[in-house]
Amino acid sequence: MKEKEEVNGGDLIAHVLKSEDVKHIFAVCGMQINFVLSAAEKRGINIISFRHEGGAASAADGYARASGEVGVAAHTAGMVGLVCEPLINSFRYGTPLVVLGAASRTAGKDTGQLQDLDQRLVAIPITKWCDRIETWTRLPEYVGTAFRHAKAGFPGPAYLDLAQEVLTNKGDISTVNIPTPNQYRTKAQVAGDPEYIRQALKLLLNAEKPIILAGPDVFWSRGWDELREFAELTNIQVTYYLGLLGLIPYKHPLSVCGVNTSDADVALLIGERPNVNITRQFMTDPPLIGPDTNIIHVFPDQDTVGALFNIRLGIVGNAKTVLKQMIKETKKMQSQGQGTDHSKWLNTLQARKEEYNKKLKEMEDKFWNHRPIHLARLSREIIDAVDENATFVVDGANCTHWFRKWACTHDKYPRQTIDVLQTGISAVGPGIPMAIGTKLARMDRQVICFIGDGAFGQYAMELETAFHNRIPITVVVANNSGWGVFLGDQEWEASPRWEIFEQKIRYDKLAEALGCHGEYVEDPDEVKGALTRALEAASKGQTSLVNVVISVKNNNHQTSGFDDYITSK
Ligand SMILES: Cc1ncc(C[n+]2csc(CCOP(=O)(O)OP(=O)(O)O)c2C)c(N)n1
Ligand SMILES: [Mg+2]
Repeated sequence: MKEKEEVNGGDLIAHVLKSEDVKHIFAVCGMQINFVLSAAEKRGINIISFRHEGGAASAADGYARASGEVGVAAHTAGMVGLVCEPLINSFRYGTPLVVLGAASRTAGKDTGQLQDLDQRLVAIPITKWCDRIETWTRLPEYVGTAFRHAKAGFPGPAYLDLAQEVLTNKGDISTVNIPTPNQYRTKAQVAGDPEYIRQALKLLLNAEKPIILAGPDVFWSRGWDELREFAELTNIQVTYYLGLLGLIPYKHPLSVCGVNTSDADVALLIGERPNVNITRQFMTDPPLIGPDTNIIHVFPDQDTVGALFNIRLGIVGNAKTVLKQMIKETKKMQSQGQGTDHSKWLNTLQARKEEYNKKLKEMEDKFWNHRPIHLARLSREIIDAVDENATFVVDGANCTHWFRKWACTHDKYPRQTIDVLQTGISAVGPGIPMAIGTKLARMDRQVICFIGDGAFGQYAMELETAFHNRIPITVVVANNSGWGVFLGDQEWEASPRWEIFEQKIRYDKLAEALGCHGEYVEDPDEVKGALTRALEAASKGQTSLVNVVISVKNNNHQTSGFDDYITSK
């Protein structure tokens, strides 16, 4: 017999959030959504309050990408427009998000009432699932459904539009069915068709130039140990685009992250969708597959297998499950003597990796004493200053094309670098809130947000969110006084008006005004000291910011000198 207790809709929602083991809700308050926030807090869920709903939902995105769990964001009635960017990002990238959008009263629809908006019309095209709930007793079922869709197959965002009356109305909890997660979703995963697994392995084991290209589903399915085991068993090298790092450590001899692999003859493309980062160059990043690569595409949703890729073979399945099947089948096939020697190709890619490392060193040496500070030096100094297990959240444009080339060499575990720009929509700006979410998932490790000054401007006020909530991230602003990627290699003064800001803005003072520790650097020899002090402040619980003035000239990726390298065979 259930006990009688009078509760409101917020309490019903909080019950489900608790049974889903939600630890944080990222939100901006408001009359209607407060019913959810108060009930959740009463049940021990941590509410982090932001200055902008887009910041809140981006933090949920960062939390999900770092933890692998569902990120939960909430906003009040009518504010769906402010969460569009993180919804689009997570939809493109496949981040499991649940966004709870409070709404105005159903009875007042179209009467000009405050904050009246059918938010579904905005959210439907940019979410994996979206619905509106108007029936109080069915609230738990709808929240559970949102979690099912966010996590099922390849993950993505679910949006629930919550009519005001379902939040404010009260009723007896004993009359409501509150299902547990195992009643509305299963953890069982889709396994690959065994015949197709065998065919795929025949192609892969007999290839002269095979490559494994790992995508986000290897992370979401927690399949990185299986990925490594399969690579070691077959002696096939692994790569992934630079925004999805550490699936196997960079120092592992089979990691060839960062190099051109487009001349591979067979690629196992596992857990990835059609994506600019793979089929073509993403700015100065190397192409990973070419027109002559035979692609074996593995993905959990059948409607995506084969999309755009001109595949040789398709397998529907969860990345971890398929890798497990492949390991088992490979052992059998190897014991029957199957497999071709591909050591020449192994050496070719290994040589490219060495060439890559040499190139980085060459760039550092060339620009070490360059004034203003050069991104090659700044990147090296940051890598050297942080702990080995530190996470980078990377945001901006030109500065990130440089920094991610160094960041990839640092990575030891999955998602040690989280690259904002490589979500597909490539909107700059959400780095600071994403770093806040990331830090909440990794409180015991340093989180550094490396960000362009343009990108920084979009959510700068969330520094106060970090400070106020004692979530001590360290922000490094690459300050070239403009939307630098467009400036080419010209002097700042010669750049179009709409691409530049005031010169040398003191973002460090802005940070100090918001409670943070601030550092300002123009001299290359002072970078190290400033970074050390900022990381030290963060280790003591204070959010910190290092404002580094860098040059536009000689920093632009188009003239970076990486261009020759990426097309090398
Ligand atoms: C939200 C958004 N608006 C506009 C763009 C177009 N855009 C691409 S790169 C870029 C410049 C980014 O400047 P900054 O963050 O300062 O990095 P920098 O290139 O100077 O290193 C802009 C505006 C974008 N990608 N995202
Ligand atoms: Mg800039």
